[in-house]
Amino acid sequence: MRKALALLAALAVSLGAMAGEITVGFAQLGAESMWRTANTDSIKGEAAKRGIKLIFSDAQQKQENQIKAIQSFIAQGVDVIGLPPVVNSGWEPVLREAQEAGIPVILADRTVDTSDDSLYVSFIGSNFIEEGRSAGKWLVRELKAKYGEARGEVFELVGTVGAAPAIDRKKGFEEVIAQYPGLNIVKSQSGDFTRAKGKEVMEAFIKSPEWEKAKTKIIYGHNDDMVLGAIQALEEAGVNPGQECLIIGVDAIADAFEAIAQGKMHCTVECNPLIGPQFYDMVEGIVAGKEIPKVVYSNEGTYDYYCAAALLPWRRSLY
Ligand code: GZL
Repeated sequence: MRKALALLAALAVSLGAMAGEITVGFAQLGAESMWRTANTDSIKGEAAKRGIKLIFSDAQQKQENQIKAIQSFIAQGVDVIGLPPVVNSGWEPVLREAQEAGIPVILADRTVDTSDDSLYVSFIGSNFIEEGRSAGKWLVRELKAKYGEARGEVFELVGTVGAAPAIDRKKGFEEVIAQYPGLNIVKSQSGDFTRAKGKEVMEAFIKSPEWEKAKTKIIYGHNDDMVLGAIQALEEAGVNPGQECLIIGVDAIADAFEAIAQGKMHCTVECNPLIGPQFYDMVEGIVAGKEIPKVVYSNEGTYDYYCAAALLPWRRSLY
């Protein structure tokens, strides 16, 4: 039965191709955050707008599910595969299967660790190291403005272990704060990019001796969803997040703008999820045989308490 279905699916793709229709297989990693939901909406919405046939799968943040999805796309003979790899290692075998089947792969959002970059056509997404640097630079400016010097104790909510945004947002942030001996990460733990786990990790941080000893409590989250979970934990512990802490997230989701407008958070660094148009420009370019750049970065900014309240309606309108 499964074989028959796979054959039927492959036939449908071939008939579509004969009619000039492009078919894309997109192995989405999950639905773990507001950012991811917006990213999925952009990938699905833009395909519909362009009349591109999209075969979409959700891996629930499991690499083995993404690998199975890619193998299914290969069996169906899609024209292009889109992959936001949940972690950056373990991809070479399945990327080689796609290469041998002559199906180009676009890394959409996150990158992979590989010595052979012929295994993918291009990476389209954000410069995560730059995002970490932006968070660090904003923090240093804010501490100097408040206290005359950059000092404090950072409680870090790390993204999914092994994921490129988690590794690189940490790297960029540490690169900036390394220049200030009085500014250090004193606790660091993964909240897997979700609100629920971000809350759990913050509950543990609050009970730690480091929290007791901290003079300037700084919370740096690799995404806003974990930060919003942490804010819930702080409030449940009787801590006033906006008054007693300095809180920075990444993604710039509308809920973070709202938390900043309410005085519960201070800054969020943008990471643009709406890469659908750029992604399908790349797909159409590949099908048309055009030269494709190896890396395409999204444009991004940083938003803090000076502007978030005024920009909230605009941000809500985006996603
Ligand atoms: C970043 C993306 C990250 C977001 C998180 O491009 O991979 O994954 O920052 C999401 O919100 O879970």
